[in-house]
Amino acid sequence: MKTHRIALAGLAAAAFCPTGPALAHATLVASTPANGAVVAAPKAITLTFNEKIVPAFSQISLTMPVHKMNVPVKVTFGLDGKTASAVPQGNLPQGAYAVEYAVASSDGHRMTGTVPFTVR
Ligand SMILES: [Cu+2]
Repeated sequence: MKTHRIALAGLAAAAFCPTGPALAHATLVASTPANGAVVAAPKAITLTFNEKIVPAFSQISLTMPVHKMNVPVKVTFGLDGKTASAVPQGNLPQGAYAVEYAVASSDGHRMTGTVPFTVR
C-alpha cells in the first residue's frame, strides 16, 4: 500500500499549502546541460527555476546512476535567487549522469526532480 500512502501525503501537502498548489512553487524552467542532452564534460551544471528558491533548504547533487555513484559538486546559488549551479570537483568522465534537485519554495514546500544528461 505504499503508493496509496504517497497519494494521501500529496493530498495533505496540497491542502495545507497557503498559496495553493503549483501557483507559488518553484519549478525548473531550464537547465545546462539540457534534459537528456549529450554533451562534452560540463564545467558547471546550472538549473534555473521560475521563482526564487531558498538556498538553506535546497540541495543539488550529481550522480552516475549506473554506478550508483555520487559525484562531488560545489553548489552555489545565483544572486537573483532563481538559479543554482553545481560545479564538479574534477573532469567528468564519459557516461550517464543525473542531476538531482530538491529545492524549497518561499512557502517552504520542497520540489524535487531529476535532469539526466550524458557526457560523450
Ligand atoms: Cu506550497
